[in-house]
Amino acid sequence: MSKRALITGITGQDGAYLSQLLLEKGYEVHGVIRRSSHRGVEDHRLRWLGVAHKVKLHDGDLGDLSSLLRIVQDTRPDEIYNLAAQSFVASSWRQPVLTANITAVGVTNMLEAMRIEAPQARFYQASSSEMYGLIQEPMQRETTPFYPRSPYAVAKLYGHWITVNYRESFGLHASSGILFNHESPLRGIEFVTRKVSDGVARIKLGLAQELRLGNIDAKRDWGHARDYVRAMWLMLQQETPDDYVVATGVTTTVRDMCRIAFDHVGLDMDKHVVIDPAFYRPAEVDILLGDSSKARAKLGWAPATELTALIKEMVDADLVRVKAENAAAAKA
Ligand code: NDP
Ligand code: GDR
Repeated sequence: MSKRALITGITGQDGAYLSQLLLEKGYEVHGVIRRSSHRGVEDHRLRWLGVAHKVKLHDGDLGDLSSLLRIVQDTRPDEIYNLAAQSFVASSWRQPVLTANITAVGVTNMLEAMRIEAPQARFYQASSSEMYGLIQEPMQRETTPFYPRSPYAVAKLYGHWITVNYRESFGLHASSGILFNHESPLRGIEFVTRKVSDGVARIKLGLAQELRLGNIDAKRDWGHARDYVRAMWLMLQQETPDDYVVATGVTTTVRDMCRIAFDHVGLDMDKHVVIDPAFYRPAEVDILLGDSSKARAKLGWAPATELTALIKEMVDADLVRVKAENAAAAKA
């Protein structure tokens, strides 16, 4: 019999790639989808990967325990991947209470639904390198102290520890992946890599002149989402639940990432990038650099895509998309 997986955040970047991976492995894939005034467009990522018709979607919300209890009861999952969150760091200062309710307390809702309805299932929590914040060690690993720097990171830290606590209190098979930034053509447009790939495509096609960015001296350890969802799955295949850092071990400034994108289409970044303080954050995470030795040794995981290939893939995908959208708009 095929295994059943339940994914919260299935309409997000990671939810789409994880669905694709699990379907390839023969899983029956269920996802939680929240009601939205844009019904019908939320699953565009699932459609882009050609998997929308293969997953089963259930109405629910991470803030609503009763909906999660019902969905777990109906789907009886073997594995639960909790990817749903208010995931944009910059928004977390503007919506701190919502961020706490969903990104923090929402994790308890999902854990409670599992504890009550499917205690034998395995649980994955989407923890984040943002929890390291003001960094305490040059390379961050599972034992590095946390120092969150945004309402988002504080909420993720709660989600991380409540997952550890449910593992220790109730013996649940609950693991956390402390994932460093991972991107793809399906990345939300508000995140910096995708903002850059979209902006470069528009400038290349003559539809824009400038790209406005904030702190381009920030450094991130960027990988490909396709590689990172494989690590999530591997964690739940282990006999013992545990926490793992997932990262490439290479850090790059936003400036250099941006240059890769402009160079790829033969444009000079310095002629187009405008620094706009509106995109500065009240508190910044200056640098992240992950040490994923534990995941590499215990899970046999390694990233397959390096940054230049990732950024080129994103720019190429945005060139195709922007061109098509522009042609459609011209016809209308
Ligand atoms: P996205 O922002 O692309 O996706 C977030 C998902 O959460 C969407 O499906 C969204 O649904 C859903 N969601 C938001 N609020 C609720 C709610 N109240 N109830 C149910 N669903 C909700 O994130 P990613 O795919 O990039 O990331 C997946 C997870 O991993 C997130 O928890 C993120 O914080 C975490 N993470 C991500 C990293 C990265 O670099 N990508 C690194 C480390 C951690 P909708 O489509 O309706 O908006
Ligand atoms: P991050 O990703 O905050 O690391 O969180 P984001 O791409 O938003 O920012 C990365 C860095 O780029 C700087 N930056 C800008 N960022 C955005 N979004 N827009 C800009 O114009 C801009 N200019 C400079 C930021 O200041 C920052 O330093 C992501 C999310 O996916 C989280 O959910 C996840 O937990 C972490 O990665 C790991």
